[in-house]
Amino acid sequence: MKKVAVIMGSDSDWPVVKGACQQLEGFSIPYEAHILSAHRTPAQAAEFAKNARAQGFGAIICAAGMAAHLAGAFAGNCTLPVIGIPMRGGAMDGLDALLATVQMPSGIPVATVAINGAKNAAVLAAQILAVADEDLAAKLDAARTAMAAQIAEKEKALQAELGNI
Ligand code: RP5
Repeated sequence: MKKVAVIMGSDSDWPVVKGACQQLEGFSIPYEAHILSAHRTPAQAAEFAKNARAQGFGAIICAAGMAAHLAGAFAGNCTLPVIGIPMRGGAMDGLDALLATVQMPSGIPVATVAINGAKNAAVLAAQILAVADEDLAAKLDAARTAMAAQIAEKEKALQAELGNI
């Protein structure tokens, strides 16, 4: 199976980014997590992106806050799908990172999830890999079924509390 690269601009991102890794583990998807910065380690970040496909990665998740160029820098240096997680923080509490991540120039896309949306980044990476992986697709289907069952239970509990059942 292809691996997922989980890249964060700083160790301060890790408490949130860990959620993406946990979700990947939940689907038994192999991954690597690294701290690489578009600004502090630009050469190493570019090197990683350029070699990522040859290293067996199938998707890249990039988490960064403030002037969040990390996902864009990765997208500019490889043709693997790149998923950006804008990180909460800074003067605008993540809105700046959201805009920096999502507003890519034509031809170099970054699939951007919500501010701090680590879990969705991992689910989207899984969906990308599942295009060519039936076992993983079945796990995604099972997760959706389990999610629906949880909602049904919560609906039942709500109706019970309201005295309707
Ligand atoms: C970004 O700046 C990082 O991704 C992080 O979200 C933010 C703050 O980094 P630190 O100053 O905490 O290292 O590059």
